[in-house]
Amino acid sequence: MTTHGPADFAGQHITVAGLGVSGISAARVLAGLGAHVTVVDGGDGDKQRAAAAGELTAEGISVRLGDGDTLPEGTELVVTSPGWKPDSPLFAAAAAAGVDVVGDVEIAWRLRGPGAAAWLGVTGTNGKTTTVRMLASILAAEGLRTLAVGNIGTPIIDVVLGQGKDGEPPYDVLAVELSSYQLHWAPSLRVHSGAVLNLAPDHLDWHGSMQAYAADKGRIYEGNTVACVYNAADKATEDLVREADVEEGCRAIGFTLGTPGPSQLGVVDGILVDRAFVENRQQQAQELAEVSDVTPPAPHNIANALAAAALARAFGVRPTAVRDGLRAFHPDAHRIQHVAERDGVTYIDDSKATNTHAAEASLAAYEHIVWIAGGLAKGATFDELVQKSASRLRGVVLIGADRALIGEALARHAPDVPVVDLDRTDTGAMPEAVREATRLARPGDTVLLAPACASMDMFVNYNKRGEAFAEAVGELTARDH
Ligand code: UMA
Repeated sequence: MTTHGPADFAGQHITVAGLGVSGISAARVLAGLGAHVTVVDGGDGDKQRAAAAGELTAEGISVRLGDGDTLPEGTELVVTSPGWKPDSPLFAAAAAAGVDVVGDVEIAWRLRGPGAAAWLGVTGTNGKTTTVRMLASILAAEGLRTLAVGNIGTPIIDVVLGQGKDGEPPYDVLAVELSSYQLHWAPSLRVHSGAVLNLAPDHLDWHGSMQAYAADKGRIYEGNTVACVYNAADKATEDLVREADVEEGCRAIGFTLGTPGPSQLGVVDGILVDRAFVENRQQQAQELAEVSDVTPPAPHNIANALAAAALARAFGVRPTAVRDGLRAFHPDAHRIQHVAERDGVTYIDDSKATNTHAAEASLAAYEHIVWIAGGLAKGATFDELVQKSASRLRGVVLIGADRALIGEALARHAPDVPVVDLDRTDTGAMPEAVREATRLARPGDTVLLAPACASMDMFVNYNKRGEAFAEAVGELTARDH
């Protein structure tokens, strides 16, 4: 399909798949451009009904709930929400009818006008949200008009069209968080510079295989013009750069927690340094910031900061703005967040650890841990995580739908670690989990919520899961110790 520019959507019959955050935004924008839009959603619950009863119908958008499989007659283009799997029946119907399927990010990309803001893209299994927020903070410190958008929660399609409207000056550059799903559905996306932070098994139920997941992540490098930023400690990310088809002159830029080689950013004696965007990179390095300018200064977060710095430097940002932006940045809640200390036991909320890779990073950060884990596994296996962390575990409390998978890995690799298996998913489950974890903990230990799983079996999202944890910690009484 060759549709480019706002005018080309006028009069088209477009089916939007999904009545969530991105579907609603895509439907509105496309209807605003004169397309005939039908939104379909397989769900027919309160959430979808409330969304459908909103302003969509008033804006001339048709909504069909309870059937996400049948292609509406006359559809010329399907615009899908990221969560829809490639093998969804709707897409098979579209293929049979010769109708293209693209995502909301692809539409946003096609809608960029001449002189539109550049996109700096961030993907990876973990650290994406933190890194785009750090990047936006650095760009803002440089005095650029910018926003963190995409998978982070602000649909990029809103921003692309909104820029410059109502007398607002246009954005200079966007810090875009891109999930593997979004990259999969955005075939013509070509960001200025992109970063893959790390690559570990996640969302395998969606992609079908690790190879397919990696290939979709690697799409972020396609057509980069200035820099492909990779993690020197994660060879798979470097391999993706090698396989990418980039613009002439685009460079591979590594980041490392060690001393950087030429064309890398790294750390020397507690200082973040740039040996990539300097005059004489064989001999020289430019100081950017101190490790203590990064909050929290945990190793995985320093890596995030280096990746954000690399993208900013690729865009021409000055070293002092990197430092000022990092200093101004404060991390999200529920990401290795200190909740409380009670009777010598520290309670840490890492509800954001929704996969094994993220959980591994937080389990590596503490010496003696009572681990609260479980939820929706999304096709993951837990043997490696348990093997790596077994020596640190004082005990484990398992919650959620797929807890047996973790239980089995513990039985195989850490048979002596006491495990409490909580067979309940009601609102009282988290308080009970916290009480059980407290009973297992000794003074000096850390009770760590790092579920290695998604939260949706028990909670609306990981924020709610983290809040439930903090509340439960607040409710602990002396008797629980
Ligand atoms: N639906 C169907 N059939 C399906 C799948 C979904 O009918 O087969 C319907 C659901 O009933 C629901 C709607 O589609 O009403 C949801 O669509 P969606 O799952 O794509 O979610 P959105 O609300 O549009 O949010 C999406 C991203 N969600 C996913 O990728 C799963 C959000 O990322 C993103 O913030 C938002 O677009 C704006 O860009 C969330 C996420 O979990 C945070 N991302 C994953 C991650 O970070 O690991 C990739």
